[in-house]
Amino acid sequence: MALDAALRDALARNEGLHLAYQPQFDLRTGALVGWEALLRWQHPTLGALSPAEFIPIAERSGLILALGQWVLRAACQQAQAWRARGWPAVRMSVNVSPLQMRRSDFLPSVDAALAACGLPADALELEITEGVLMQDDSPAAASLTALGERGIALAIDDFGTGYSNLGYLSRFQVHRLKIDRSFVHNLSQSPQDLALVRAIVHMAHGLGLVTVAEGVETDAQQQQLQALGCDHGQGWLWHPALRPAECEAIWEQAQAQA
Ligand code: G
Ligand code: G
Ligand code: MN
Ligand code: NA
Repeated sequence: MALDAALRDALARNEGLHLAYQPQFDLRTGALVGWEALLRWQHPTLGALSPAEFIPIAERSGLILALGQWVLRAACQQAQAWRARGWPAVRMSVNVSPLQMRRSDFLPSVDAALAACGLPADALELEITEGVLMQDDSPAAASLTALGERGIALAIDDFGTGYSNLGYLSRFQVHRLKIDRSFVHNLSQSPQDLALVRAIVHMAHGLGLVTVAEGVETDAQQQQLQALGCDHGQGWLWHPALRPAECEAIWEQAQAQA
């Protein structure tokens, strides 16, 4: 079976798809500040496939709309389940494809996902890439404004790898910039990357935005990011994306330390 047919089948049967969650931490205090939901697909014969392989296929076939809705609902449901247990009310971040954002029914679908499980709007963050923010008059722009009004946070994913027109940062209500892991990777060897991260953090703070460093793998990177004033970190230094049961162990640990 072709990959897109297999994916369609997985979605229809609700088999082989699940979300993993990667925790994010405050670089100064070490507190848990949020989770990024990351889609996983266990193909019946090929085994675990990376979203980097199958998301583009889902985007080409249009399946990304149903898949994205599945992700949104599952992530909201998990966030609400954790809140119901009394765990700290941190945000759940969900990746959204530009194709989802451009649909006029995107906003109602987000509202429906929140309503289905009773999750408050301010518990959700949507991660979008810079390209979505380039056109003022697209349906995406209208949705972005309405999302902000509801208290849903917006994060710019892979920041620094897309466009250089940054006007959208003041036009839309963006909350966090996620500094792409390509900049984080060489922080200690590359004065250029260090200068870029410093500039991004400085600009973000000037605009009242929070910065998240992605792909933090070493103590040295963590210390440099902290020295540069970067707010949050996410990466293998702490944890990879985890199954819910593993996340729950992290919650317990955070509680014990609090
Ligand atoms: O999970 P991993 O770290 O391998 O993710 C690879 C890529 O797939 C990342 O760019 C990530 O943003 C994207 N991705 C993961 N989950 C989702 C999802 O639910 N929706 C969309 N649109 N992209 C996702
Ligand atoms: O593009 P986006 O940031 O949504 O994708 C997150 C991707 O980064 C996922 O594929 C995830 O597995 C990966 N990732 C998470 N932490 C690390 C890390 O510390 N190092 C590297 N190289 N990749 C990471
Ligand atoms: Mn992301
Ligand atoms: Na990213």
